[in-house]
Amino acid sequence: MTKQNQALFTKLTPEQAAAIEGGATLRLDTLRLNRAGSDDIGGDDPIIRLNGNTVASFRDIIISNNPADNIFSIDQSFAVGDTFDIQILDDDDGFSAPDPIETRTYSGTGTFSSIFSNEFSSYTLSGEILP
Ligand SMILES: [Ca+2]
Ligand SMILES: [Ca+2]
Repeated sequence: MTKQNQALFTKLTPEQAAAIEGGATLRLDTLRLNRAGSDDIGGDDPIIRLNGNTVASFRDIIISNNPADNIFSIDQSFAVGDTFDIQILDDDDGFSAPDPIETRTYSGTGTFSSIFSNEFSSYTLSGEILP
């Protein structure tokens, strides 16, 4: 990772991020588990990557009958460019490379609630892009 990239991915408060000229602030609020099937044994281990850098991860999560238990808090803000990619993968503890679930490209501003899914797992990522 270059020094420039490290600077881009430093965690910021929303106020700090808003003070940076150009680009935008990405706030990631929650990850909702809709379907967990990426592993034969145990729950999913989702990783969220922002432009290739891991920004959040969860271990061994399984679907619950209580809808509230399927929503996981992220609650972090990041400085981003005008366009950026978010990818969700399932981590496999180093036994094999993480399994990609889906990648989405974002631009513009506003709230979003995006489904990331493949044939095994499905997630809804919610947040906001602030100018
Ligand atoms: Ca897996
Ligand atoms: Ca896994």
